[in-house]
Amino acid sequence: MTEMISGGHLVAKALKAEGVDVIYTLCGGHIIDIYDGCVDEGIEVIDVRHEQVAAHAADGYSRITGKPGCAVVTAGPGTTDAVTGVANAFRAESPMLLIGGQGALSQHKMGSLQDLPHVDMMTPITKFAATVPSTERVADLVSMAFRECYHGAPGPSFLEIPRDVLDAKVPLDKARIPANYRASTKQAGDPEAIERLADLLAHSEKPCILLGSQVWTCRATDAAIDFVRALNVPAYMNGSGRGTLPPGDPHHFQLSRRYAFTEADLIIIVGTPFDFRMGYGKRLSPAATVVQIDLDYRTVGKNRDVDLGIVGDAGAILTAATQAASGRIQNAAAKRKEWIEELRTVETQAYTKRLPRQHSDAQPIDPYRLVHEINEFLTEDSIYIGDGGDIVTFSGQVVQPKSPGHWMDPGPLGTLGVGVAFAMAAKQARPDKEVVALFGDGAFSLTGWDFETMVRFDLPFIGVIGNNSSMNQIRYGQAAKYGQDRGRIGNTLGDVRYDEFAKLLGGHGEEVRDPGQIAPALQRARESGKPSLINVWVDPEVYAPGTMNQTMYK
Ligand SMILES: Cc1ncc(C[n+]2csc(CCOP(=O)(O)OP(=O)(O)O)c2C)c(N)n1
Ligand SMILES: [Mg+2]
Repeated sequence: MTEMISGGHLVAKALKAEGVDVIYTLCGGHIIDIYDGCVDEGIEVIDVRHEQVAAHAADGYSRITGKPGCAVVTAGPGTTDAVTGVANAFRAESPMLLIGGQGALSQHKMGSLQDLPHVDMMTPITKFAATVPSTERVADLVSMAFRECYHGAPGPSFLEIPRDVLDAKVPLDKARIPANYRASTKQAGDPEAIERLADLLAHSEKPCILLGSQVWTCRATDAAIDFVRALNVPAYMNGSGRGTLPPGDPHHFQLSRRYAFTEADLIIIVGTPFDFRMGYGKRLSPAATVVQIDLDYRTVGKNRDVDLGIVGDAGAILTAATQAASGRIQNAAAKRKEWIEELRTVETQAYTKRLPRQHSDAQPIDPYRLVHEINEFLTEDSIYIGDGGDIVTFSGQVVQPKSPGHWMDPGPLGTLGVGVAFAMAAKQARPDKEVVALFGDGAFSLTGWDFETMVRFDLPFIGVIGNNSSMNQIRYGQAAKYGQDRGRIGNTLGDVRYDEFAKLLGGHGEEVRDPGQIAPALQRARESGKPSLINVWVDPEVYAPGTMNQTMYK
């Protein structure tokens, strides 16, 4: 007899073929056959409390593993709830697949339960969005969606699968189940452009390089380290590129970035767009020669002219540039010693100036002290996640991940609420790692119920709430514009005991008011072996410099 297979089981087979070993989901009648398929294929099903979390977790999973993450949500509100997570992955160039349910094709446009135009909604925020038209094509379209995730800079794909398509059974030999369907999309960059870059490097006395998120996406860590060491180039890191070099490395710089961008004669930007985080390119000296390397041709030269653009894989290009430049660099390399010393002096001055704040004994706690304690606490195996406003802006200056791929922030969409989902994905994918997440109280409360999922799946992590009972980053701008009296509208939260919330859900919780108690509380959370929340009361009247300058809007 011919073996029959259902659409949901075909989804699971296609996920397995892609190497996906977990889906993040919130159940619905439209999608249950996928779960049944996952049981057969040995794919773990992590069921969350909100679909936004499922989508963020899929985003986080892909960042951590290098494999595409997958979230499965039901039709209508399940899919709309996931929109934010997909949008975040889109801006962050994170490859993931969202599978959404849909009413049966046989009820198309009849007003079926939870029917919405999902594909139309998802098209502008995905690289690929389609409906699966028949059961035979289910696995084929899943593989197509994965392939599309990796075109140029990666990003999310969306598939909706109508209920009758998912539930129907077809003969196994009639279904296309792709097994070998993806080629490497790694582009080595135009060899002529690499020769020009080698020339520029040979003549530069004051070069610097910014290693952006794509350095991690391309797993170009070793290539980047070889480049900066062989050619003696000071490096700055942002986004997921943080941690490419460990703190203390002679080529690791952070606090002198503005100075470097003003004084350098050659600035190499790798895998990060000239968006608001880069002042749209305006903060780079007009006199400097600017080179931009990116996976996406559309990013190169956008918002600011560049002298040389190279499209392709960060690792392949940096390796080729190192080889091409190594033979011809001797004269310039000697001069760079002075340049590196100059930057180190600026760096040390900035660090020393801030140190008293980082050691502050003030109560309520100075946010600088909190992020300083977290930085001291991190090990080489701690994955750090930032989810919040002002408090996370503080941490961006002080917290240094000790290893590559150990820093997670939402990315340029600036989405509050990624933290618990990223922690879930990170701990699930890398149980050998410790996960440390810093939340604003506002950010945590957006998706905090999924702390319960962390408990249910036994995914311990160390959560810290920088609690100022406010949406402080927004409050600052309001108070500055409308005065203190009117500055409290729409941004004030209760004095919530998140430590008690953690305990209520079966986790570990502690409250901290004394700055001297931060480190011991972190240590106890580590030892508890449970999902934990340390509720640290921070001073609501102090703000990070980035917030006070409102740089994100400039
Ligand atoms: C989903 C989402 N909603 C709203 C915002 C706008 N926003 C940016 S920072 C911020 C305040 C966040 O407050 P909290 O997490 O408590 O951090 P704090 O600034 O107080 O340290 C808000 C609401 C956003 N970035 N994302
Ligand atoms: Mg807050």
